[in-house]
Amino acid sequence: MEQQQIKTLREQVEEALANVRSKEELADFWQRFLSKKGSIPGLMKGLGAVAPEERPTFGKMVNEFKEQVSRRYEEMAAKLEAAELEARNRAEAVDITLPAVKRETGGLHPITVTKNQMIDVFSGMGFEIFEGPEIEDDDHNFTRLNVAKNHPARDMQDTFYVAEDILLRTHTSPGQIRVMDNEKPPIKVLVPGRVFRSDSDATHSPMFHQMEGLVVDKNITLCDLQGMLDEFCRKIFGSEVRTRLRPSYFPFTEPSVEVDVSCFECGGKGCALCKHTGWIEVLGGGVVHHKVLENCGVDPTVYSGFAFGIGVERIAMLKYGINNIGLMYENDLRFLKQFKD
Ligand code: 2U9
Repeated sequence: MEQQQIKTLREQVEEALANVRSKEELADFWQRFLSKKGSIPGLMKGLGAVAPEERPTFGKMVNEFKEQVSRRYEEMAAKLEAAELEARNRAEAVDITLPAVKRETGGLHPITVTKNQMIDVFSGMGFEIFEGPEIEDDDHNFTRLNVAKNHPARDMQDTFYVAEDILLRTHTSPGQIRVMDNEKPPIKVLVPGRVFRSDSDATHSPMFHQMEGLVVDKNITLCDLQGMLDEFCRKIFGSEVRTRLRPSYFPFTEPSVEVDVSCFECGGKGCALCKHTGWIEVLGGGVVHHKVLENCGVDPTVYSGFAFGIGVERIAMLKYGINNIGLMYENDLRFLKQFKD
């Protein structure tokens, strides 16, 4: 009778264990069979009904049975633990053969690349960099640069006025005026920055970037300008290019020159880029007008200087073969991605 009880319970244990799928279900199993109120310790409650001589045997059987079931419980707990660990490992596994996720990175704008290259060349020659304000007064932008009151450059069509006598600088030259106001010669300064002119077509934009240089010292001549710009052009366009100066006019320089570089595309034979002339105009310059030096408190009988101006967009367009200035301000990624190195 007692053995029958254990046998029935053993079958129940096996059936219940076979259905255990999780730790929660195993906890229920423990509760049902092994806890103080569970069925196996419960067998002992019937000890009173057992004949006294059979009690020790019965008690031993119950204890053995309990131990067996406890072992089965432990085995099942270990099995579930291992299964859980394996499932977690599988879920967290990293496939090292998968290709890495490609991160999109930005690149520098062609104007920035060109500007940096130009600054590198000039700083290598000993120029200091100075940046002036974009909003200027008529005095710094025009008057002290020898641009007369009735000069066409002051026309409302060319200049953006902010208020009377206050304007968006039309060139970075007022920056050089500020340098001369604050420093005594020798001066060797490069002024890069944005400038503004009421002008717009395929090669002109109302906002563009300039880089102007000014050197003031004793015995500075046009030859110094020529030698320095020749070196600049070879650094920017290639060591094989030559330069030539053509006479020009600017109110702030006398004599004034325009600088051409031999065509780096055809070597000077003539092609579409140089419009079959063999030469490409790249920048302007000249010997600083004595009136400009006087306007800045520099004695023109002791000192002389040269100055030059370069359009950054123009250099970028030539270097990269860009035919419309507007492309550089649209921020179209199809255009910009071509300059990523
Ligand atoms: C001072 C004295 C003289 C600056 C100069 C040029 C010639 C020139 C153009 C190049 C292309 C403007 O960006 S552009 O359209 N500039 O040709 N600039 S001489 O002369 C100065 C500047 C400051 C005190």
